Amino acid sequence: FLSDPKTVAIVGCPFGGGQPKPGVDKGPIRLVNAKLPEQLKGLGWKVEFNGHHPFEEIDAQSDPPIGLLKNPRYVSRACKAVSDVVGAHAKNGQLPLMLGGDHSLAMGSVSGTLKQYPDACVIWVDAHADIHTVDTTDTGNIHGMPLSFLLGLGPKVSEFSWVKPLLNPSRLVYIGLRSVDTSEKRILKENGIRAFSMHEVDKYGIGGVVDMALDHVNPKRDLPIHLSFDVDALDPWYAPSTGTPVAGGLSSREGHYICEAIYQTGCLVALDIVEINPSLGDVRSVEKTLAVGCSLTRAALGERLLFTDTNEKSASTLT
Ligand code: Z70
Ligand code: MN
Ligand code: MN
Ligand code: MN
Repeated sequence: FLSDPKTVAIVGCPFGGGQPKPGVDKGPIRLVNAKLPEQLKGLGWKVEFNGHHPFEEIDAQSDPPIGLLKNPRYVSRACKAVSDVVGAHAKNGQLPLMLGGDHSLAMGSVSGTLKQYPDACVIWVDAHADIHTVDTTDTGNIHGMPLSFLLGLGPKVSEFSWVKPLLNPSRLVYIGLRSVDTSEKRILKENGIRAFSMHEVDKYGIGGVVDMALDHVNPKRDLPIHLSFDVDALDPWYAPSTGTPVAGGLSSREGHYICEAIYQTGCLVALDIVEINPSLGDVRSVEKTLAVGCSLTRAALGERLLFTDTNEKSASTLT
């Protein structure tokens, strides 16, 4: 799907309007300061990064809630801009790497991917389901809602009419869930959306879960993949600096395995790394979370633990 030379276009999104905690907007800046672009160059990618995306601030006065939704105009405009930028990079054959910022931004990045690749599937790695509709949200935080907009669920909100419901529920799969609200469980059930919670990770192991997830959304391994990775999918031990840590998450290796296995399909066309908040936790926690954010990104973009897969090699040598 990608052009040669393989190019990753970093879309830095210093934005936190989809949730209440200050600091998540500094996530992308800190990831770039941690030399993420240089690390990706080291993996053989051409890296395009022209600075972080400037998001127009809208004061609370001119952005009152719509229903329960908080900062609706601010979020909608930011996501529309992200959709346009991500869509343009995808159209150029580049792999957009969206660095959040909060997960509402994926409403934009996934929209941009689907504009270029209408048959793309979405692998959503998260502790949360992020699928509340305008009717079911308790908090009004839009980072808990991006998938309902992408799927076209719930009542329409005219402010978000630019979001086209391009995602079919059969093309979405979750890994890592462990904090799903009752109304979200109902939405998943009613729409037949496949989800591998931490229970399934425990039961089948991460290798089995990733195989089953790919078999569901991408049975022939020929469809483009958008990987949306919320770092709170990881156990708080590995990613403490995030807005809503939930105990009992993915180990560092399980998170990396997901990224490595998706890279190995050769189908990855877009990646989100979101919800790192460098204002939460002590210096050590912040460093740890930034380091794992960089390392998950490298894993998704081809970093391997060995130069060759020794098992594959011996298998082919044996015959
Ligand atoms: C809850 C809500 C949430 C993070 C999504 C949690 C939402 N379901 N938190 N992502 N980090 O507010 O809707
Ligand atoms: Mn660019
Ligand atoms: Mn999320
Ligand atoms: Mn989450």
